[in-house]
Amino acid sequence: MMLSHTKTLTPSWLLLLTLMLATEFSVAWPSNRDLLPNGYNIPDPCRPGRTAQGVGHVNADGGGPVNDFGQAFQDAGSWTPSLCAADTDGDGVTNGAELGDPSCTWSPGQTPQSTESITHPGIHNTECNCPLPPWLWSILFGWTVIFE
Ligand SMILES: [Ca+2]
Repeated sequence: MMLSHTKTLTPSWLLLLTLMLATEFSVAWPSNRDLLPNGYNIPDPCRPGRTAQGVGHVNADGGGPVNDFGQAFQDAGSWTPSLCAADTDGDGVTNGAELGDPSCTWSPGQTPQSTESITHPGIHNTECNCPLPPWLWSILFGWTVIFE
């Protein structure tokens, strides 16, 4: 009778533990967005109407290889004056100006100097290298914006 109450790591417990850990890791990454001005308000130029979930990644949904901005962010470790003043996508607009912090004074928790006309610091503003032209994405997948 005592043995029936003993818990062991059966495959179902291992599956549950794995799912719990996977959930923990999947919700941990968005915290980087808290470390950027307008981190939750950065439009995805390749998918009109949607925001970039992983602004530092090649994949706009996050995960996988990082883009030039993501690499610079990793190197800096946080939003620093030099990261703010840099132009990681080479479009002539500083990261700070793209993210609404043109004077590079923002720190986490503050409202950025500007919350309008935010652009992606990892994708060139006029020469986007999108998997699909944005107009074609809108026609094919624009309806998915309602899920954001
Ligand atoms: Ca730029």
